[in-house]
Parts: sequence; C-alpha cells; structure tokens
Amino acid sequence: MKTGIIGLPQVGKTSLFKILTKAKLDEHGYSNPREAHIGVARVPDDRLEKLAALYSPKKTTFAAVEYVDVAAIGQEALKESAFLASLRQVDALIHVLRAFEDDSIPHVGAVDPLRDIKNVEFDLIVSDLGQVEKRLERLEKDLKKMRSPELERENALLLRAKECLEQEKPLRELEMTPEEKKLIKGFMFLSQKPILYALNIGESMTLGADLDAAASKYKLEEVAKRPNSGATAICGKVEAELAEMDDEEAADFLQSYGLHESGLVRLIRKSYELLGLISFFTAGEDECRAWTVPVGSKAPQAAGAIHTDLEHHFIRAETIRWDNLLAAGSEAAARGKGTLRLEGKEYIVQDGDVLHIRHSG
Ligand SMILES: Nc1nc2c(ncn2[C@@H]2O[C@H](COP(=O)(O)OP(=O)(O)OP(=O)(O)O)[C@@H](O)[C@H]2O)c(=O)[nH]1
Ligand SMILES: [Mg+2]
Repeated sequence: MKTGIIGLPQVGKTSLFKILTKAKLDEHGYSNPREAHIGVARVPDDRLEKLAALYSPKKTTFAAVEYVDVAAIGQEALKESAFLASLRQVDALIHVLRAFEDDSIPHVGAVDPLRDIKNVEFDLIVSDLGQVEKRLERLEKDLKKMRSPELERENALLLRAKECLEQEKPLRELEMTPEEKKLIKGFMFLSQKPILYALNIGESMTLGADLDAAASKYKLEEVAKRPNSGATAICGKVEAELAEMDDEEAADFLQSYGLHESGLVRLIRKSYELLGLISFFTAGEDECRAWTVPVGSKAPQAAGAIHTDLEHHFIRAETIRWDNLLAAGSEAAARGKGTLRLEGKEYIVQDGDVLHIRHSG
C-alpha cells in the first residue's frame, strides 16, 4: 500500500516524509528536486504490542505503509511524465497544508488551507480531465469503426467522469459500482484517490488542544466529510524533535505539550483507515504479527495475505478477538471459555481478530 505526500511548495512535505519513515536523506537527495523519495513506516498498533507481551515471541512484525514524497504540485509539474507516474501509482494521498506562521518560509499569500485545497484539487482535476478527453477522442474513433458493448460501457462511464470533472468535482466524489471502478482503475486518476488533509500547524504551548481544534479552526470539517476524505493535524517542527528522542524522553516531551500520543501515530492510523484497511494478527512464540487486508475480506483471503498456499488449502480459521485472548490469558483457556471459535470460508475477518489458519497443505 502506497501513500503519496502532495502539497504546494515549501509546506513541509519532505519534513513529514522524513519523520514518518525515519529516512535520512542526504543533500544529494535534493539534487534532482523532481525525484520522488520512497520510504516505509510501520503502522503503530498497541494491540500487537500487548499480544507480544503475552507470547514473548522471537519477533514482532508491524504492518507497514509505504510513503512517496514528490516535488511540489502544480500545473507544470503535472505535465511531467515522471512526476505523474510516481503520483499515479499511489493508493491514497496525504495533502500537507501550510498552517504554520513563519515569515522566513515563503507561501502563496497568507495562510489559508482551504484555498490551498481548492487550488491543488483543481490541478488534479485538470490533469484527470485531460486524460479523460484524450481517451474519449480515441473511443469515438474506435466506436465508429466497430461498436462493442465493452467500449460503449467505457464511453458512457468516461462521459460521466468528464461531467463530474467539468463541475470541478474530484472523481472520488463520483458514485460508481464496483464494476465501474474496475473499469476505470487502469487510468489511475489522481482526483479519484482517497485523500487525507494534514494541517501542518505551528508550535505552541497548548499544542494538544491546538491539534484537536485545528480542523475546525481552518474550516476543514466540511471537506473532511466528503467521500473518501479525511483531515488531521500535525506539528512538523515538534514531530521532527520527537523523532530524535528515545521513548522515555519523547513521553516526557509529549506530556509537556499536553499530548497523549505523537500526531504522527494519528496520521498513520488515519491514512490506514482511509484506505479501507484492517489488521488481523497471528500470534505465537516465534512471531507476533499484524497483517493488512481490505475491510470485508473473508477468512481464506486473509489466509492468502500470509501465504498463497494457505488460501488454497484453507480449511478453517481458529478465531478470537485480540482482547478476548488477552483476557483469557492463553489460547487453551480461551477455548475452554468458548471465546475461541472455528470459522469457515465465508467468515468476514474483523479488525483485531487473531487467526490461526488450519489448512490441508
Ligand atoms: N516553522 C516551521 N517550518 C517548517 C515546518 N515544517 C517545515 N518547515 C520548514 O519549511 C521549509 C520547507 O520544508 P520541506 O519539508 O522541505 O517542504 P517541502 O514541502 O518538501 O518543500 P518542496 O519540496 O520544496 O516543495 C524548510 O525550511 C522546513 O524547515 C513547520 O512545521 N514549522
Ligand atoms: Mg520536498
């Protein structure tokens, strides 16, 4: 799963990328400002940590999200094929928004995240519209030569997409059936990707409260409620300092700002939710591990995330919710209490399930 970090120039994209992925980018990394940086962040999960405390495994493996940091967005950048290519391949976007005051760092006018959202959204829409129009022209020619139901379906759908874009609405707001989504998947439209707006706010002594209030202060509540959209706030400056500290220091530091957790934890979790992903766990003495599957996955599909053989030879899944397992203290005790149960091929895996796959392979 890949998430692209986008935004206007100098809003803090690369700073956020570095703290998310703990990447050490040397100055050479910037020699080509259009080059995308790619890194991995683990998805924080205290449920997994608690399971690991119960099993004391040799290894604990967290789920991971990949982040891509691209150059500042704009009409010009979106005409570059390398820039477009690195952006098209992502599954979701984080749009970093300038909300901090700092006269030494230039910005297009005063701090106004809602205006920036509209401008960047417009750029994404224009890029998609160009692509739709090009394909429609081609389809028109092809349909003159030969009518096929397949081409006609595509044509009708792209006409709807065009209408949506012409109303300056992103494709993530266009209602589509699963078949239609499949039909246009190949275009990798930018405005169709789920988006998380991340306000990069300034430092303050009341940071905890400021982070909570940021979305409403900058009037993002409405845009965050739209389909496949969300909003969160971080303070890049404080997160950068946190990233340099050990756990104990970091905990003290967070407390001094009135914070329970790093804003980063919230941001990673939100981007995971936005993608419609859930975690299930496998737990044992060798390894405790979090696995990622889309919401609504059935047990064999979850088994397949571990290993394709497990999907093919799936028989049943011993299933228990993570907190029930912790409450019971062991699988044997949970079986005795009846909280550990056997589920079949039609079982829809729930976020937080601990699974033990029984297979015939
Ligand atoms: N005051 C303040 N400065 C910040 C913050 N985040 C980033 N900056 C500064 O803003 C400048 C740009 O930061 P980057 O992270 O490189 O921004 P970017 O969006 O990647 O910039 P481009 O890739 O050039 O568009 C740097 O000088 C940062 O130190 C913040 O939260 N507060
Ligand atoms: Mg950058």
